[in-house]
Amino acid sequence: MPLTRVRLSPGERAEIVVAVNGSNTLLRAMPYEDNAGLDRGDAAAFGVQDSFDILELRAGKNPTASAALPASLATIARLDPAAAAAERSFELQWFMINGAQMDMNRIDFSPTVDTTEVWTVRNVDDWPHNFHVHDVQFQIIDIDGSPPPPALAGWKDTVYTPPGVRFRLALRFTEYSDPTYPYMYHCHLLLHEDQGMMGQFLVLEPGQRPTPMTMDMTMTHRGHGG
Ligand SMILES: [Cu+2]
Repeated sequence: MPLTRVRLSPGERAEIVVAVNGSNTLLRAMPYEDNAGLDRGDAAAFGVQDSFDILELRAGKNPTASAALPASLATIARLDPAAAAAERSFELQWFMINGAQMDMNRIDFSPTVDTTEVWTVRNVDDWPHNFHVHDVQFQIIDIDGSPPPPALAGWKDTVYTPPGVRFRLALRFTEYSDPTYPYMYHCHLLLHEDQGMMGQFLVLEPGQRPTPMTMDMTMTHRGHGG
């Protein structure tokens, strides 16, 4: 479905195909039409009203139009939520996920490699968040029970989660298992992740025992008299 705008939250990516027709084409950051649910003052302070040019494609001499956009860009095999080996829930609120802040010495869960999982992510705040997962990309199964729009139906690693909306994601862990070094999942709004809105998981081989790394969290205080 052709679009002239796609909504991206911090860290979120989109692949786009542009047909050029001999004139210049401008890629421009636009304000969030709904101020991302913030009041006007907060929206301005947090940049969601910003508008600026990012990239201009300039037509050369004797330009020729590119081919028309193909009707279908890619075929994506859908992960099967019914085959999920585990289902997990994530509530986003107050710089926390499921009521916990980042702790480098805590592993929240451990998927098994070569399995599919279904994660339900819900922003229960009155403030925008998003959700980013390391190691794998995911597919959005539904948004408040409805199928995702075409622009959100492909592989993603970050999804914008407006207040009160529930997303169900399908993820398949296919490689890079490691009983020691975890992957992270977090809100990708810089202020929020810096405040600890993040957790960790290990991807294990079937039957593998976790041996997570430990971090000495007192280290930075040594040599300062306590
Ligand atoms: Cu956030």
